[in-house]
Amino acid sequence: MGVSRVVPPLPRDMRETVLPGHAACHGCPITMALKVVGAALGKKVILVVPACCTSVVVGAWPGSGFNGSIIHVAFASAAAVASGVAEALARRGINDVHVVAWAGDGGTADIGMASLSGAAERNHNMIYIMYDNEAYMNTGIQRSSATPPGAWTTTTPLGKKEPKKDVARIMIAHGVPYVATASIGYPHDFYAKLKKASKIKGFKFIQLHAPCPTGWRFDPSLTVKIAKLAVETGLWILYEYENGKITLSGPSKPYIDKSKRKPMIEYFKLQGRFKGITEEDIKAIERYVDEAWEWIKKYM
Ligand SMILES: Cc1ncc(C[n+]2csc(CCOP(=O)(O)OP(=O)(O)O)c2C)c(N)n1
Ligand code: SF4
Repeated sequence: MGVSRVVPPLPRDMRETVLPGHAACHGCPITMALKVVGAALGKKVILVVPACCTSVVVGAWPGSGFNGSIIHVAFASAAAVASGVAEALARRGINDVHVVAWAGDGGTADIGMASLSGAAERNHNMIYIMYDNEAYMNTGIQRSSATPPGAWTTTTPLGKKEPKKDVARIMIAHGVPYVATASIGYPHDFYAKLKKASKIKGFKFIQLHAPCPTGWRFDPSLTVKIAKLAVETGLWILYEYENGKITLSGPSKPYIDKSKRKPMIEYFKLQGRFKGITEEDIKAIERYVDEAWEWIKKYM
């Protein structure tokens, strides 16, 4: 009989962060993730959100599906606005409010990259969370630079050809105090990383893998299963970067050994977006994954 690992429950109050009646699709990873953010950081949070599904999920003033302070901003400017808020709080001597920039992969890897890079270089005191659903979902599933090769989107009807942009690695190159990857399939791991980030001063970046049933074409009941499969196949690697070193996170530890990883096809076959994936695409993804693991091993 195998040894079962006991995982403590997440705090009860996480359910209070996202209110009933929000406008997300069934199985949406955003609402799951925001509950973990609320549980980890408490009520003293200012969320800076650019145009994305989250703006729709939380709704328009005076109604809101999110129980907390939100500033909605123009698509490219989340990190710039969060910088201003963080500086204003610091000038007033307010040290107990967390400033969180919260944006999709389009708002981060593409159009928000310049303001993100600037805020990171200036080391403003904020947590930047990129929820990575690997496309522009809010405007109808267009490719982003974080879309993986082989994936169908409305602008890559034959499958994307270019590799996925590695934003976490780009942020590490900025020399910020803390960078982590996380997954909606592992909320305890995400919770622990948020807790750690909240205690570090300066710029913190977390890239959260967030499977989207609508855009990835899978049944809404499978969000967590698919998120876990991304980790179990070695495609999505959970780690933390601090002080020049990478630490592999618990859920990813077994998969440093390639023979322990599940076959990638297990992950692809559950998603309609990979219906047309070719052998060539799979080889390109395998090369990308091998290279990512080699890079991580170098900094461990
Ligand atoms: C300057 C600008 N260009 C385009 C848009 C239209 N727009 C709104 S949301 C969005 C897609 C957002 O994608 P992403 O950041 O990945 O978040 P998701 O929708 O997946 O949650 C786009 C293109 C805009 N609001 N502003
Ligand atoms: S399209 Fe995807 S990310 Fe957007 S609300 Fe629906 S499930 Fe959530």
